[in-house]
Amino acid sequence: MERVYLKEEGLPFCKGCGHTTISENTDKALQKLGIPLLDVILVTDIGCHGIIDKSFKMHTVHGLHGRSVALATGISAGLSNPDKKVIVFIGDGGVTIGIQHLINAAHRNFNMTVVIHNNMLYGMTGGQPSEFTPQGFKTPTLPDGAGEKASDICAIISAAGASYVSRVIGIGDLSDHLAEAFAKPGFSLVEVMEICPSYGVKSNPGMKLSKVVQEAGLEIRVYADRNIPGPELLSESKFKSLFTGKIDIPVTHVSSLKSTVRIQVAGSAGEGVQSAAEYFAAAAIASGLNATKKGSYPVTVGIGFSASDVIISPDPILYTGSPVPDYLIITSDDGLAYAKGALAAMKEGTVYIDSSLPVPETKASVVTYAFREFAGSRNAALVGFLYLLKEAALYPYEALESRVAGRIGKTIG
Ligand SMILES: Cc1ncc(C[n+]2csc(CCOP(=O)(O)OP(=O)(O)O)c2C)c(N)n1
Ligand code: SF4
Repeated sequence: MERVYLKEEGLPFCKGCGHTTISENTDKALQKLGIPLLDVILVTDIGCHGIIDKSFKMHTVHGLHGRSVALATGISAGLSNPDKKVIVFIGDGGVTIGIQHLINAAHRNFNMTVVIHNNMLYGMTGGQPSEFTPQGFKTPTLPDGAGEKASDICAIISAAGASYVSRVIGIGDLSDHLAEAFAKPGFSLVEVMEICPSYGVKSNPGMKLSKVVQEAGLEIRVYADRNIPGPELLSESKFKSLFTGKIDIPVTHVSSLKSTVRIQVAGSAGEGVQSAAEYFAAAAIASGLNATKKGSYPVTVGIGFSASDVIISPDPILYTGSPVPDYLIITSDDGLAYAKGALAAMKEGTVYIDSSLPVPETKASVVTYAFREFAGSRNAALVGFLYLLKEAALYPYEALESRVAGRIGKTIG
C-alpha cells in the first residue's frame, strides 16, 4: 500500500522493531478512514517510538517523557472539533511515568486515541524495566528477570471509563484494530504488545512474543467498547474551540507581499518585545496576510532577553519555526547576545540594530537606528517594527501605526 501520512524514506528504528509495524499500520488505518492529512495531530512521547515524528507528514508535537497525553488533552480540548483526530504515541516507559494523565484523560473521556508501544522495557535508554515488564522477563539491567507481575493498563484504563480499549499483538496487519480505535468518539486506547530486538530479544533468546504475553496473563481482546462522545464533542460542552470567535481581525489594508517573510526581534524583558511582535502580526493579518508569532524568553520572565519570531505570508503558514530570519531587529545588549545564532546563520537579509550597540559581524546588511532613544526603551521593539515597515514595505505602515496609535506619538522619518 502506498504511503500517505508517512514520508517515503525508511523509518528510523532498529531492524525488526515493533515500532515500525505500528507506524506503517497507523498510515494504513488512517487511509482506510480517509482522514485528511492536516486534520491529524500526532503527539509523541519521549523514547525510541517518539523519533518517528519527523517521518510523518501530518502535524506532530513532541512531548516530555510521560506527558504526551496531557499535551494531547489540551490540544483536544482546544480544538473541540470532531473533524480533527488527535493520536498519541507513547511507550510503556512513558505510561509508567505519566499514568495519571492517561487515567484522567480516560476518566474525562477526552477525544483522542492513545497507542501504547509496549515493548515491555525502556528501549531508548538501554532496556530498563517498566511497570509493564512481565514477571520473569529479562532486560539488560534485570538479568534475573522482573520480580513482579506486570500491570494491566487495559484493565486500568477501561475501569477509568474510556470509550474504547483493546490489546493487540504487534505483528502483521494491525490496521483494522487501529482504524476501529481511531474512529471511536471519546478516549480510545490500543495497547500494542511488541518486541525490542536490540534489548528484549537479546536478553530473552528464543522468546515468542505471544507466549510471553499469554504467560503474563495479558489478554488479547477488546476491554471496553462504549461509544461515548468526549466532553469537547457534547453540544453543551464547556470546551469551546480556541479557533472560533477569538481571532477576529478585520482586513482593512492591502499588502502586495508575494512570498513568506521571517522576522526575528530580540531585546530585553520588560521592553514590550512580545506585545510589539503581536501588534506587528495582527497588523499583517489586517493587511490580508497570514501571520504567526512565537515568543522566546528565560523562565525568569522579568529579566534577561526577550525575543520573538514572526512569520508573515500571503500563503498558509504550515511550519511556525523560523530558523533563519530575513529581517532581524535588535534593540538591546540582551537581544544582541540572544541573536548570535541568527546573525551567524543569516547569509543575506537585513539586520536593524539600535545605534547604542556595536555593529555585529554578519553576512547580512546592517542598518543602525536609535530605536531606544526615539520613544524610550519600552517602545524600542515597536519602533523597530515600524522602522522595518518604512524600509521594507512588507505591508502598509498605517496598518501597524493605527493599531498602536498614541504609544509612539510621532511618525518614523
Ligand atoms: C522525566 C524523564 N525521565 C527519564 C528520561 C530518560 N528517558 C529517555 S527515553 C527513556 C525510556 C523510554 O522508554 P519507553 O517510554 O518505553 O519508549 P521506547 O524507547 O521503548 O520506545 C527514558 C527513561 C526522560 N527523558 N525524562
Ligand atoms: S532500541 Fe529497541 S525500541 Fe529502540 S528502535 Fe531499537 S529495537 Fe526499537
